[in-house]
Amino acid sequence: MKLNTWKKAFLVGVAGLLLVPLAAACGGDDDEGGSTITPGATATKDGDNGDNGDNGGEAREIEVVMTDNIFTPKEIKVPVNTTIKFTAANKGTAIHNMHVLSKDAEGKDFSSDLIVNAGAASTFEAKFTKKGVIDFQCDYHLPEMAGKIVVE
Ligand SMILES: [Cu+2]
Repeated sequence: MKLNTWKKAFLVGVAGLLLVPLAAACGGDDDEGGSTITPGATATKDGDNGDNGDNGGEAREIEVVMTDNIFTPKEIKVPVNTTIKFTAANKGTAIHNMHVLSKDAEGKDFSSDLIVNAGAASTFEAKFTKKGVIDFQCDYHLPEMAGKIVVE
């Protein structure tokens, strides 16, 4: 009887060892598959909102004031691979915009609304993946209304 009990325990143990990894492998795959997608989607959303960088870079908020006809500041330093949330605030009397001559991953320029009316502001996000100097401009008041973004 005693031996039999040990044998049983051993067999249950072996069966358990075999079954647990199997169960873990099957169930685990399904669970991980499901749970990876959900937090992943959430993390991406957070990154887009600029709360926390999904690539390790922090988000920064920078306000650029547009008056007639100058940007303040005219030179902006930003860290590479960081999501920058620009607010282009029109404190002048004419219409302006802030058009950054750099391409995003889809090949589009970063830009505020095409027209930012006097007293209004437009917010947009940009992320620069290469160090260097990038021009930005107001499309309505070239060449005087322009500035530079230094990505470092
Ligand atoms: Cu302008």
